[in-house]
Amino acid sequence: MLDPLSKYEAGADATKPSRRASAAFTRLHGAAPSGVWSAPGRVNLIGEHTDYNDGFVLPFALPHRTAVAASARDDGLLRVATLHDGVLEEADPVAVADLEPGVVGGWAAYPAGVAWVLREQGLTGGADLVIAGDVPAGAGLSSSHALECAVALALLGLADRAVDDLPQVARWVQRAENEFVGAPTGLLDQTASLCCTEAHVLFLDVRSFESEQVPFDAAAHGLEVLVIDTRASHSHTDGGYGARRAGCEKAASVLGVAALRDVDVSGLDAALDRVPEESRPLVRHVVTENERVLAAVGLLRGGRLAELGPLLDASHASLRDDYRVSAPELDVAVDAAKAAGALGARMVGGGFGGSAIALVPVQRHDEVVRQVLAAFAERGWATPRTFTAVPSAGAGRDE
Ligand code: GAF
Repeated sequence: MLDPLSKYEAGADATKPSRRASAAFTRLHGAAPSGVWSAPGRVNLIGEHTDYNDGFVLPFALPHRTAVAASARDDGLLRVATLHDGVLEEADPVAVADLEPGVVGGWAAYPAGVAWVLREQGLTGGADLVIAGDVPAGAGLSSSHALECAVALALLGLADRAVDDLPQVARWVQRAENEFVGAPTGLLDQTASLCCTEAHVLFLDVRSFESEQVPFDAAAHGLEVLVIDTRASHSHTDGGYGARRAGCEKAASVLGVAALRDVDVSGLDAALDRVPEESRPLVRHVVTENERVLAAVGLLRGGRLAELGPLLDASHASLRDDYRVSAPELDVAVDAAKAAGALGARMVGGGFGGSAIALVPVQRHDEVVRQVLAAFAERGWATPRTFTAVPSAGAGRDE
């Protein structure tokens, strides 16, 4: 279903990211790549800011992907180029042996960070990488993790390393993001990109890494998950995200538990009495959000997808009022979608900007989009971009 301005519809560009990456690689290097790997962006149906509290998440992979065409080099250099609107931009080559946090900045830090982590696994040879993708950047849909996951699979593939432990790959990618890029993020996004499967949401217990692929077919219920990219930019390196994470860790330590996951909802009031006042909203969000994930999984297992709306609404309210990571654009998108007939809506990802999702009866799609766009136009804000998200395949080798 195409919306006005929905350049973000996956595949809107007639050529798939993997084909584009491969063709650009051949143009740049004069030979075809040894292989092409790709990884998707994600939305999280529910379970926000629970991952670094050892809790539960419920993401699915988007059809939008980042592809990496790659060949090994024998001089230990990492040469990375990225394709933007048909233009190839090359980063300065860097020796894998010289990679350290701070040495590479900008977009090239993401692939370099992955090479830095994998160097410890004995992957010291160089590589030529050419990147192309259609995951909206800066939209809270995990474009950075799609890139990092695709690069990880490419470097492992070039070294003929079996990739049979995806949670381990997710941890390597997390280290690249935390220690090299400098974003203190959890494990939601990488795991979603690597482990999600078509037509399912991934119910993940981040502590044990036990997971369940839960069937998710909104269309069968006459519904869709509408993604609204508010185009309000966000970043997880500028302190707000890290402050929430540190606040949760402090509260867990006051409560004498390993993580806020260990606070049972039945003991929430008692726990709130024991933590400093400023920690209470954080604790309340994490504990109730974990409960909402479990409730959502229960509904999905029972075929009651159409009843998810109130959980999405409660999640948004909690992120807005307790966790305080929403933004005016996200609140307006959520409210306008609801007023136009969405069954529920919430911000997704880390927040402070980025995207919201709405569970929309298919016949209300046009009206929801119209009212969201009108609400933004009224305020003189940039026009949001919308698309219908269908649970898609996780990362893998394409060519
Ligand atoms: C961002 C982070 F990268 C994730 O780890 C997660 O914490 C999310 O925000 C909030 O749920 O996407």
